[in-house]
Amino acid sequence: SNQAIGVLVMSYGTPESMDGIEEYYTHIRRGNAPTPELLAELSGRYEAVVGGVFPLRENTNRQVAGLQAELDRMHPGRYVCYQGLKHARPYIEDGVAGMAEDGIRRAIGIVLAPHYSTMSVGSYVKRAKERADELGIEMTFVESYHLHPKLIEALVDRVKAALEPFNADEPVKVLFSAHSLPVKIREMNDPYEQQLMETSAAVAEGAGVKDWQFTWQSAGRTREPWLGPDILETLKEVSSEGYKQVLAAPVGFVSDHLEVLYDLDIEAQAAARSMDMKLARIQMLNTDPLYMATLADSVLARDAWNS
Ligand code: FEC
Repeated sequence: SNQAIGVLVMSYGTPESMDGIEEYYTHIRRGNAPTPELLAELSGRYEAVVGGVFPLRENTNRQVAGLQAELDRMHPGRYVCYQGLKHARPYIEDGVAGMAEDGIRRAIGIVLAPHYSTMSVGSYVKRAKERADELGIEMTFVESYHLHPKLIEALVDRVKAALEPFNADEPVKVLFSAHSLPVKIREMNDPYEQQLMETSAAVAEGAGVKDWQFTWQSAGRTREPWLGPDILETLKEVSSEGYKQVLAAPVGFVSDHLEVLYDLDIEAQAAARSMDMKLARIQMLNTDPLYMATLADSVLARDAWNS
């Protein structure tokens, strides 16, 4: 058998092309195909951003390669990374099967999302663990890394850089944001909200930002209630308070993808413009060396077989 430790790097996933949007959306909706209206609406969002290119795929590939390089630097030969996506190929189960085919017997899973929720990271972990159990792979997981000092440092750097172009004589409201989830997570004692508040407070402190608040974004199109307020509402509120300058800091995400490039850069941007506010956004982490080091450190800390 293979003595190396497998590292299953899990990410949300994105279609491979415009033709793949329906299959992807059906997977997100747990097997229920979207109506033609919903499908057209989602396709329209992808077209508005990428015109046929899906940046999340390339970014995830680069992040997996970046983590492999960092692990090789720290422990040559010990770790082999595999990719597993939540809603697209290669699926999480495909990644685990790939490890089994290579004879891997022990593995660590990590998600390219810093905050734990039963509905986000928890569901990635459940699927990976089920397949690993079936295939006889012993597996442990990194559950969150939302206060890792290198993650905070990377985000602080980005907030500082994005604040520079603003008019220093006028106030700037910093809005930290993350993907909304159904309100029912509160009944499950879910750590998601608290972890997001902790990341936001740590980044604000590191960047010397006093005027900030947390807001949600990208709530799903379902009938159940989602956590709010949404960033579109928050922008209105901030405008009514007289702010003319806003910085969006989507700390719940680590990559350029639809929820940032459409929901913030197109939708929220248009809303801000209509209220005569200047809205800027921090750069996403993508393969920032500090983020790659955060992931590598977190993997090493979960390596129970490292004596
Ligand atoms: O760029 C891309 O192609 C993918 C962008 C993308 C990311 C992302 C991250 C998260 N989601 C989370 C939760 C939910 C829940 C639902 C849901 C629905 C969608 C839909 C699209 C979509 N999500 Fe997503 N999400 C991305 C894209 N997401 C498209 C379907 C259309 C829509 O509602 O807008 C509701 C599904 C349900 O009914 O259960 C819940 C969470 C994250 C951040 C953590 C992570 O990355 O896992 C949480 C990126």
